[in-house]
Amino acid sequence: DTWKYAFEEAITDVQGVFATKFKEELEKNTDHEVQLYPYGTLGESADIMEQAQAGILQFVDQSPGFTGSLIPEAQVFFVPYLLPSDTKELNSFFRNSKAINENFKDLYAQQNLELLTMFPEGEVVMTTKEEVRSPSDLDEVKFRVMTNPLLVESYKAFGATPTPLPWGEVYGGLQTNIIQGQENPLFFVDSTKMYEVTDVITYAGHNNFTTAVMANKEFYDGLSDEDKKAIQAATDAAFEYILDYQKGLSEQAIENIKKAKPDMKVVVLSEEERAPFKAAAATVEEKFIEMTGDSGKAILEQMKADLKAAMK
Ligand code: 6CS
Repeated sequence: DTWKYAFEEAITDVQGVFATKFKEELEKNTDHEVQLYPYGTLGESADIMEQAQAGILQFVDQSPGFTGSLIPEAQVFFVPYLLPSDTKELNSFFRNSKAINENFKDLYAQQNLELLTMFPEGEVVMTTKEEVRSPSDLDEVKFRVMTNPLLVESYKAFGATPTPLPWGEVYGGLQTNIIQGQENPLFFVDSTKMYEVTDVITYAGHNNFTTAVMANKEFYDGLSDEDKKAIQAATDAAFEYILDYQKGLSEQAIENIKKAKPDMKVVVLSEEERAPFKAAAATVEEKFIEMTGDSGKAILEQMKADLKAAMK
């Protein structure tokens, strides 16, 4: 039989490379076939999630940036400066996190989804039309964010006018000046040519892009133990593969961008310049607790404990 797996990026992007490895592993070890559906083949992120919940798709990769309305707690990944910028610590967090492997597993299960894994996709940078050195530079800037209420709060706290949009509207929105900024990891800024429609890249160090891979839960629960084990093994193999694959990826992407557009301005904010953005994080954390109550509080605490353990 054939299992369908949809994701939010092109086949050569990080989610696509993960999915390709998952498919290879699963097909090597079982009789099942996996058919991959990159971004654009079945609709936007919200569409593929609906299809996965309905069982039309067996697997889906949806980033927490789009899961906020379904699972409000998933917005925790948008508390700025929560995740470490050190790759080793970051990877260790994703590898061992109880918040992910226990708390989030339960929350996704309540939505008929078997959470298989979460993994990072790289440091997020802002791309804008004008230079951003401080929150006041974001005043009046319509800044596109994924459709996630906490990300909206985050960019409000950063001084911008947040504009939640599905991915498909971002390039055109920047081109026609309906929006003047967006954030994404560098590989994606490169592969989707965001640099063509913005002029400045700003490293504020405020986040790393997190994504999540899941299976339809009824489908998963109905599988033999052997198949479940094969899926877990393929997930683990793809997880380690994608962490390794990303070594040097952001550096390569920025080189590609500079080559494609030599006058692209690249600004790395100093510690001093980051301070007001970091100060905004406390407000965003409060908003997160307001939005999610005890359940969110528990997740945040577990995440902080996991992060502490990962930094040892
Ligand atoms: O910004 C977005 O909407 C997209 N960014 C990434 C890195 N992956 C998928 C997502 O749709």
